Parts: sequence; C-alpha cells; structure tokens
Amino acid sequence: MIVVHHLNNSRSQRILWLLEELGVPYEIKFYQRDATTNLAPPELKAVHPLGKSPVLTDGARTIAESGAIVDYLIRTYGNGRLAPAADSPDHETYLEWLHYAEGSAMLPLMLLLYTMRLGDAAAPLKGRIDDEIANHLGYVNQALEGREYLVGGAFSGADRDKPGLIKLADGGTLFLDEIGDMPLEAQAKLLRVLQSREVFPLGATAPEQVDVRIVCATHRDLHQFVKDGKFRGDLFARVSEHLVKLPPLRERKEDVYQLAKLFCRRYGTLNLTFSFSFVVALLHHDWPFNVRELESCIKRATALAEGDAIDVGQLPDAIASLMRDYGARAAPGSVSERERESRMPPSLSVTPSPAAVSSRRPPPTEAGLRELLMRHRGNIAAVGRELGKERMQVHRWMKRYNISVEEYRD
Ligand SMILES: N[C@@H](CCC(=O)N[C@@H](CS)C(=O)NCC(=O)O)C(=O)O
Repeated sequence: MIVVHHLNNSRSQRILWLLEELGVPYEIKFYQRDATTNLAPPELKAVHPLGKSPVLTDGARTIAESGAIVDYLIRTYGNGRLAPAADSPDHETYLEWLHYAEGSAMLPLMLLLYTMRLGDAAAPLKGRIDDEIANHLGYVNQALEGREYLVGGAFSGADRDKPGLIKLADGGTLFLDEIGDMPLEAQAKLLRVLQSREVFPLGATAPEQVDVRIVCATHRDLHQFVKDGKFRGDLFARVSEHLVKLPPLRERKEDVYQLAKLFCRRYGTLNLTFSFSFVVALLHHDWPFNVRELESCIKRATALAEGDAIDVGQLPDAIASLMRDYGARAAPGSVSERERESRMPPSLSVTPSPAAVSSRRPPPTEAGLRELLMRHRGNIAAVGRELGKERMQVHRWMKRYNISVEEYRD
C-alpha cells in the first residue's frame, strides 16, 4: 500500500492531489508542524533521514523529494497519463519543469520566506531576491502565455493544480498572522486584492473574483508602524474595521493555568497533573513570548514528566532559576507556602495530588541533611529526589540550617 507521509500545509498536498487524479488507493500518515518553530516533527526522520515532507513509501520503497515522487507515481501508476511519452520531444521539457520547480525556482522563494521576518536586516539581500523572483515569475508567465499547460497541449505532472492562498479561501476566511511583519510590497498587493476583490493567478490571462473575510494578527504596534512608514496607513484602515486587543499574558495571569491545562491535555496524557510549585512557578514568570512560550514550556514538561506529576524539575532553566532566586530572597518563614497559596487567584488554587500528600514526611534534621549532601556530593536535585521533595525545598532547609552547598561540592 502507498503511504503518503503528509505534513500539514506543505508540498505533500501536491502528492495527495496526484494520487487522487490517478485514482490510486493510498493511506495518509499525518504529521503536525511544531506550533512555535513551524518545523516538521522529529518522527519524520524515522521515515527518511532528512525529516522533510513529502515522503512516499510504496511497499519496500521509500522516496523523498516531491519531483521524484511525482515522476515515480506517474511512471508506475500513470498508464501513459499525465506525462509525455519517454521518446517524445516534450519529455525533456516535462523533466525540466519538474526539476525547475524544486531547483532554480525554489531558491529565491525560500530566501524570501526566510528573510521576510528580518525586516531592515534583510535590506542588503532584498534587491537581489526581488530581481530573481521577478525573473522566475516572468519566465513562468511567458511559458504559459496563450496556453493552459506547461508541456505540450495537455495537463501533466509538471502542472501543479494548487490555487493561491487567497483563491483557496474564496467564500471563507483567510487568517494572516503577524501582518505587521509583511513587507511593504506585499502590503501593496494585499491592499489591491482587498480593494478590487480580485486575484490574478500566475499564468492567467484575466483576473478572478474572490470573496474572502480577512482576519489578521500582529504583536506590533501598528499605529506606531504607520507613523514610522513601516505599515501602509490605507491597508491599516482596511484591515482594522473591527479591532480586538489581546493583552500580553503577564497582564492576564488568570489565564495561565487554564492555558497550561489545555496544552497539557494536547501534548500529554489525561492523567498528568501539575504540582503546586510548578503552578506557582508558571505564575511568577512574566512570559515575554506570551502564549507560544507557555505552550513550549508545557509541551517540554509533558515530554520530560516522570510518572503522572509535572513538577519544577520539568521547568525550563530560565524559569527554574528565577524560582531559585525567588526562594533564596525570601527569608525563612517570611513567606510561607500557605501565604503564597493565598495570593493565588481562587481559580488557580491547586489540590495536591494524592502522590504528593502521601510523600509528606517531617523535614530532615541538620545532621540528616548534611549526611545526604555529603553522600550526593552537593547535588541538590539528587538530595531532593531521595527526600521526595523539590530542589527549592532542599534549598530552604539548607538556608534554615545555614548550610552552604559549596562545602559539599568537589
Ligand atoms: N525539495 C523538497 C523539499 C521538502 C521540504 O522542505 N518540505 C517542507 C514542507 S513543504 C518541510 O518538510 N518543512 C518542515 C521542516 O523543514 O522541518 C521536496 O520537494 O520534497
């Protein structure tokens, strides 16, 4: 059975389209891009070392590279359809387009994609990239002038039946994320589409009508960007018909726990629970990168969790060290855990898990703690593990007994 290893929003759509066109049975194995990096998940590397999509498996065969996959499928299952005969003069032209799509044409497009977010830093490359793109689009437009298909007079595997994003959203909603980072030229094009309600697909001879609702998001101050000439005022007026301002996460900490639970369900198992200290740490952090940062933090914690409880040991280093500093600043007894708990919004109070309750034991004596520190050569995490407590608690006891960890480190 043919299996398409399909990544959301990727070139593997082209392979799915081709298989449908050929009427060949196949299965889809779905992979999701990482919400923060947009990269493919590592599981794809188990199928092909590059870890990219598409990859096709057909029995014992594994084929990567979309051009090679298109070629293989048409040769193997096409029965003479969708490609000129191997001995016809059009065959080389067909191969040229297949290779061109992922070769010469792709480089400037990828450069544009990577440099788009650099803003002014990309200025030295911009002219060259724009020239290259204009050159390639001009070439494709010219090749399609007065004709519908790239090779001979018929539809082939070299033509890619994938409408542009705006056309695809016709009759629906198009979400444009980080619109504040859109280059000025692209802003001009978007404005033209919004005003004329038309798109001009590559190779088409006439514009096509579209009816799309546009939803945009940005973390930039667009008013300021308009003043600084970085965002077109006329486009801002068009896209800001209805504005919703979402405050940064640090200004709505009451959402942190609910969001954390949501991500925990999404990436972990239903049994996972957060320890009290873990939630306190989440609430103390200011989340400069907002919900995406919280999502990565919880995703990481679910992957590192041992057993059913997520604890401070699974916090990213930046947050963990913040909590250590916080613990060290508070004099013993000045802020009790009970007091800290009472500062939490009511919706956030956490019931300790049964495992946590059963692990409650009296604090170690000074001699006991010193003995443990000696045995673990000053490794606080190991001492904590042996006592069934978090590192922060071990630090608090050390402070109480005036013990310095340096005495126990080699
Ligand atoms: N030239 C390759 C490109 C493969 C490729 O870069 N695929 C993208 C999706 S369109 C991908 O897997 N991106 C995710 C990543 O790089 O982690 C092909 O035609 O198959």
